[in-house]
Amino acid sequence: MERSIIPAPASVTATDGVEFEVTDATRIVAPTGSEAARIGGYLADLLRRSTGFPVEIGPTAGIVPGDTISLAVDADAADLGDEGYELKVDAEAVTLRAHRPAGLFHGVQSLRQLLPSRVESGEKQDGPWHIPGGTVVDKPRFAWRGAGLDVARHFFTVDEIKKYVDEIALYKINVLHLHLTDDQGWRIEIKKWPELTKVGASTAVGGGKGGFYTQEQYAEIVQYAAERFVTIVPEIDMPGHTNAALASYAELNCDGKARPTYTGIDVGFSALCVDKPVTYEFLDDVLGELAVLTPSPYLHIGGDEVKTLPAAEYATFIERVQQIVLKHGKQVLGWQEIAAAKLVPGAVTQYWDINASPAPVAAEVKGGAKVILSPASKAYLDMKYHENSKLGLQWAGFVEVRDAYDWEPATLLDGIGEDALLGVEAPIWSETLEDLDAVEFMAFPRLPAIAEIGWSPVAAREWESFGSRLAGHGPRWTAMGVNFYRSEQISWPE
Ligand code: NGO
Repeated sequence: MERSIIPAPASVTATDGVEFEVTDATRIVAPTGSEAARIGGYLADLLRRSTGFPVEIGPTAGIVPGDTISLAVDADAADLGDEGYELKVDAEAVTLRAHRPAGLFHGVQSLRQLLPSRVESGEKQDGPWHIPGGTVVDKPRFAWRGAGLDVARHFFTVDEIKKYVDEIALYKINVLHLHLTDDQGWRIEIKKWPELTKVGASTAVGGGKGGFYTQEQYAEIVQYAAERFVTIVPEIDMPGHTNAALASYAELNCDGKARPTYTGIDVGFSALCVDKPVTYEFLDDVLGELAVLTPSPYLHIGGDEVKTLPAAEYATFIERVQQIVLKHGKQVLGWQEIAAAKLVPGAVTQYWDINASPAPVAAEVKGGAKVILSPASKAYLDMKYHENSKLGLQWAGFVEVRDAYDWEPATLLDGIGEDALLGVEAPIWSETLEDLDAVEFMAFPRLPAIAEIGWSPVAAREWESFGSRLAGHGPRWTAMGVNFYRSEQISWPE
């Protein structure tokens, strides 16, 4: 059992010689109309596609022993927490129990990974369909296990985002942070500022055609992700990384002149005019419209790499914007640079820049602030794997699978220990990535490494074990149609 699941579960007890077989009589049992039944439906869809079996769902077990996969939310299972689950597999039945629906969903991901990899195929495959016997009791180490995607440098379609949500959910990732705006593109419709999507959305790195999500499409992404227990966290980067906005509206510039659109990959040259009242009216409208579309408690305000503003002006700007975020009922999240400002209670910083001192973030931690770790030399999935990688950047060095896996969040930075950590996140910046195929190549196999760091207890984490489990996921990705990098560090099956 323990030989296949990523992230490694907190506890696995295998029952040797026992297995459950999914057959044409297998039924999924869950109370009618419940969340458990909806999640059972998700499992049934997966099983039907590849097994070709009918896989009915109903409130009661079938009559043949050995034909039942049951899912239930159990009010007494509080020890499993919000996301944990217990999965029991014997010859007669598969029983999945959780305190909350999210736990059932995560348990289904483990169950998927216990089935042969051909279960991931979109077409009918030959059986048999065995699940090894035993018990998994599992819950996450960190509440925030994120993936980040930059849809600003290159645009990704709604369908591409949905496919990525499906892929990250398989690894119990529960946040997708969308970097919606940058110098090269503005990707979200803001009804009060329509030029943003007329002008700002029309470009992309390298001169491609750009694109944006209407608010309806964005809501569809949020909903699709929520059904998979993934929360969309939107980022509007500011005051820097704003050329697309500055090109769309002349009045946002201090000199009142619209900037030309930009399709290069330099950073740090743009900034909103922090002295003008219209800047804050603009941000109030943008964050206000976004807050309504956002079930997540957080709005990400970026705040990174502003090279054209004096430190005091930067800090004043961040302090003002925090109040706008609070006014719209959300909490503040920003890149580590915002720690230079006085942060409001509840604000979270996201560490990324390995070349900058973490001391300002550690100082905020002393005051009780929480941190998300995305150290670029380990968690940035847009870094090249090695010097001959065609895709990716290399400012933080090369990041092979083992580099992404072999680090420990609680001891990475002085003054930022376990208690300060909300979790980890693996961003993908898209300067060199034009479509989902390229994103997948960068994410797999490194995303599962970060997912394991975020979910598994330290005691369950070990490189040799991870490497051998990861090898078994190669055929799974092939069956799913997921592009991946065949790292030489892993002994992939032929
Ligand atoms: C930096 C920068 C991004 C780049 C990325 C490339 C942050 C937070 N700001 O990360 O604009 O796209 O590196 O790796």
